[in-house]
Amino acid sequence: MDRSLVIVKPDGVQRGLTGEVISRIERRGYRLVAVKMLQVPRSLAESHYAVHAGKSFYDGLVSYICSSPVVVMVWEGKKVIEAVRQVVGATNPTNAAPGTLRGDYAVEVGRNHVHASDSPENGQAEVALWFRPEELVAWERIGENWLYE
Ligand code: DAT
Ligand code: MG
Repeated sequence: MDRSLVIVKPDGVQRGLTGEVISRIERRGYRLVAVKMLQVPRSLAESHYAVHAGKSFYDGLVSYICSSPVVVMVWEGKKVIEAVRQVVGATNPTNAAPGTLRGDYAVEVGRNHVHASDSPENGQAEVALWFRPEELVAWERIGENWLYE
């Protein structure tokens, strides 16, 4: 089963959007299997954004994710990566469609308030980076038989 790591970034938490992020993914039909709040240590931020190291926005990106607590979670389900990226919207909020989290609640790319894994492989790697295996809960949502044919 694919997994997506989703982070409500510092601006999302401060702006009171945590519930909205959870609600939209939950109502879509996905299963929350881990959630926690933390102040991100710089080493974790650097590992998470390692793919962007050396880019002009990297230092600002690492400072931003460490600037205030985040809520990080793991979502499971069929095609979860694609579906959650769709719920989140384009990286730059100016290009994000209305009805997406970034299209509805963000203005600038550097304050786009939510992260979501972009491939099944990165989803697995990001889950392993942010959570210990015992923090993930195996369960089934009642009614999943009405979501999957
Ligand atoms: P996404 O978060 O949609 O997966 P990404 O992985 O390409 O986007 O980049 C990670 C974050 O880095 C993104 O959420 C915001 C920031 N970022 C990306 N491109 C940027 C740019 N051109 N200028 C400033 N920040 C940028
Ligand atoms: Mg990304």
